Formats: sequence, structure tokens, C-alpha cells
Amino acid sequence: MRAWKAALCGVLALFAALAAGHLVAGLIAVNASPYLAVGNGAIDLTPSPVKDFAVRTFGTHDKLVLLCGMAVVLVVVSALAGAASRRSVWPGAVVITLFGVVGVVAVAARPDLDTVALLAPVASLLAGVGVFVALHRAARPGMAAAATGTTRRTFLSTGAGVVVGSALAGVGGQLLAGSKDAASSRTAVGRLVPARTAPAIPAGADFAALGTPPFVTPNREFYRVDTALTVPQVRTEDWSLRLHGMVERERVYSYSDIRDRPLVERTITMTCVSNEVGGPYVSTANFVGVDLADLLDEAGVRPGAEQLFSTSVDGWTSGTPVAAALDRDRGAMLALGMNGEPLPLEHGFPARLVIPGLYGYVSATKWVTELEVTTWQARRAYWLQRGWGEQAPIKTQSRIDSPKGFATVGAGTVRVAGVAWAQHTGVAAVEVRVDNGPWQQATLSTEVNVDTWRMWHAELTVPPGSHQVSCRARDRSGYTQTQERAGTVPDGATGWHTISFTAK
Ligand SMILES: Nc1nc2c(c(=O)[nH]1)N[C@H]1C(S)=C(S)[C@@H](COP(=O)(O)O)O[C@H]1N2
Ligand SMILES: [Mo]
Repeated sequence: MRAWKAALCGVLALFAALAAGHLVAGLIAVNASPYLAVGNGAIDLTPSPVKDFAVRTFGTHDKLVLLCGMAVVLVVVSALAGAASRRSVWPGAVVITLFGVVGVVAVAARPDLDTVALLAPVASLLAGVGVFVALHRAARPGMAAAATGTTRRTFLSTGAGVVVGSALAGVGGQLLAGSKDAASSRTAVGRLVPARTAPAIPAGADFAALGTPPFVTPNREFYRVDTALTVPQVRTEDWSLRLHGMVERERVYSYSDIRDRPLVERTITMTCVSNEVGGPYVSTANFVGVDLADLLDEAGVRPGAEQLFSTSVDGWTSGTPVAAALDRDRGAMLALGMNGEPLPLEHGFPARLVIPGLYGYVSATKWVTELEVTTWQARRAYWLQRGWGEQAPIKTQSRIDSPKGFATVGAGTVRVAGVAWAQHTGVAAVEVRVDNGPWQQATLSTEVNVDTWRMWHAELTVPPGSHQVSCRARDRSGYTQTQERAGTVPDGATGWHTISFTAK
């Protein structure tokens, strides 16, 4: 048979396999889709430096890049496997089967999926092999020369049938997955009214008009970092939080158990450990929820407990020092809401942890469903297994937001503006300098609380030409940001943010 026909058999079999898996996954759990399971598996297996590189290079699009890359590899390999089957059905059938097995293994390995989820990759495997064999048969030239036209027609109509069937199955799977989504459950939550609201944000809390971000980050713009390829869909009615381990009384809370308690609101700046100097992974919100210490006190933490080990519905885990979770002065929260709304799905609906002063990977579990009080020895959380630090307080940092790097500005007086943060300690001062000149004090915005960022601006005099401007923050402990550059691994980047610009 012609090479193009053989290759097409491979590619169409791939489509059929992916679509069948997606359809069955739509009935069970969207993450059972073998394509997504392989993607999620790849994320968990990717070495930290590569993951760090992906986050740095592609930002929030890192997952889209992964999925597209996988698609290209799958199509190319399927086409090659098909082309290798010009004489015999075997090479292609073996490769398609191997793909299917990888899908089964990936779904079996997902911590968030149970055994029925295996039906999805099994459906993929059967559809892939079945379609490949059928198309291959239809494509084989007939015995007599006269039959060639018929063969081509049979092949094309079978192929078209596969394309239409796959499209229907794929779309059907997507619709089914959507019908079980959590969006309507979130809408049904309505307003979460705190009994204790956070103090109103004072007018001078940001210098947005001078180029800083707004003090409170709108939910849509709040940075997002997680390992989930598809946003976990958890309805409040299906959610519960189990608190167990080294406690006197194990507790299980439903959504209404939490929501019916007096809620508190706190303004908190969250930061990701993967934020490079000058990076975007820092945002501020008004979180609404309950004190984590209240829940822990109800359960009764036993002596010797060191770690609060939290687990997300998607299997991701995090370990927080118990002392930080119990410290009332720190105000660790189990949050249900963010900026006047229930948590957005991507930010952990129905419930997440937020603990001021600690990087997100040790404090901010989204879609949290289990809290185990334990020791550091007993459990190792997701990023600890991958070489990141156990203790991860947020490092004092500052960033220049305006001018942007490589901008051209008018010579003379140049306004520089940005943000600084030293959560749980407080920013005491920010200094700026041009071209290794003397450090100059920046004007700070009104402080909201020590757990939030603080904006700054400074007016510098610069002659025409290219220049570099750097900033550094000092916190209330007296510590001034070190110039020493450290990468994000294992516990957060250090160094001064420096940008270049041209004055004309
Ligand atoms: N379930 C889950 N929770 C998670 C993560 C994750 O990968 N999965 N990432 C953590 C990290 S590294 C950070 S910095 C914060 C980011 O929260 P955000 O996406 O709401 O900004 O969530 C934390 N909670
Ligand atoms: Mo993070």
C-alpha cells in the first residue's frame, strides 16, 4: 500500500484512540483521559530544573506548551508507525498498543484517580488498535486491478467515518466533563460575608498612577502556579476536609461546617518560591475563611507534632511547620473566598490554605481535602521530594515595575516605581540607585499590614544615554537585601532587581 495511506491509518487510529479515551473520561473524571494523564505524569516526573525552566520560559502557558508538544510527538510517531506498516499490519499495531499501554500506566499512577478510571485508557487502546486494523484492511489493494477504485473508496469512506466519529466522541467527552464542573456549585455559594472584615485599603496604599501594580490584585490577574493540567473540579457538596494524624480527636468538616462559622478576612500577599528576582509570581488578595488554628485546636494537636501535611484532591501535597499553622499572630487560614467572591476554580475552590509569610509550596494548598498532623520524618511533600527546602519563609525582595526594562524615557527627572515585600516582618525602606551611584531613599506607600507588599517610587536625575537602575529593600528586622544572586532552588531567589533603560 502507498506510504501516505499507511501513515494516515496511523494518524487516524491515534485520533480515534484519544477521542474514545476522552469520551469515557468525560463520564468518569476528565483527568482519566489518557492524554491528560500522560501529561500530568510527565509533569510529576520532570526534573525540577527543567520544570523551573518551563515556568520561567512559558509562565502560565507552560502546560499548553507541554500538551502541544505531546500532540506533535504523537502525530509524528503515529504517522511513522503507520508508514512502517505498508506491508504488514504489525509495526503500526504494536506502536499503537504501546501508546495505549503508556496511557493505562499513566492513569493507574495518578494519585487522584481510582480503578474505574482505567476504563478510559482501555477504551483508547481498543479504539486505537481496532481502527488501525480496520483501516489497514480497507486500504489494502484488492486482488484484481479493477478493484483498486473500490479499495480507495472503501478506505476514504472508512477514514471519513473515523474522523467524524472521533470528533463526535471528543466533543461529547468535553461536554460531559463540563456538565460535571464546579462552576455552578461555585455560583450557588453566593456571598461569603466575613464576621470580621479586613481594614479598608487606605488610598495611599499603591502608586498605581505612577506605574506600580494596584494594591489588591484582581482575581483574573492573580498569579497562578500549580501542577494541575486541568483545573480540579470539586463541588462544595462533594468536598470535605479530614483533619487527622497526631491529634486527640480526628475531625471531618463539610463545606457548610466551615462556611457557617464566623469568617475572618485578611489582606495577604502570596509569593511563589519560583519567582525569580524581578518576576511576576507575587500577588495580593483579601482572603476570607477561618483560622486554621481554630480547627487544629478543636482536633487537639498532640505533643511532638512538627508538620501539617496537606493534600489536594489532585494528589499534590505540601508540608507546613505546625508552629506556623498554630501561631495566631501569623493568622494562617483555611480560605473559602478571595476578593469578595468564592475562590476561583484555578485558585483552589472550594477551599485552600493561605499562610502569611511562607512560600506557596509549603503553605498554600489549593483544593485541599486532607490535613495530617505529623512529623517531618514521616511524610515528604511534593516539592521536598524534588529537592526544594523544608523551611521556606518568603525572602525580602523588591522589584522595579516602571520604567520597563529597555524602555526609552525622557532625560532629566525619571520616575522609578515598584513593589517590595517582606511578609510577616514588614518593609522598612527601599533604596534605588542609578549606574552604581549613591543609594537614594524611595518614598513608600502607606503600610497595610506586615503580611502585604508595599509600593515605592523615587525620582532620579539622569543624563541622556543608557543607564541601569537597581533597587533593594530593608525589612523591619534590619536586614537589607543581599546583592548576592541565588537561583530559586531550593528556597527562593536573592539579588537586586536591575533594569536597563535609555534616557533621550
Ligand atoms: N493543589 C495544589 N496546590 C498548590 C500548588 C499545586 O501545584 N497544587 N502549588 C502551590 C504553589 S507552588 C503556589 S506558589 C501557590 C500558588 O497559588 P495561586 O495559584 O492561587 O497563586 O499554590 C500552591 N498550592
Ligand atoms: Mo510556588
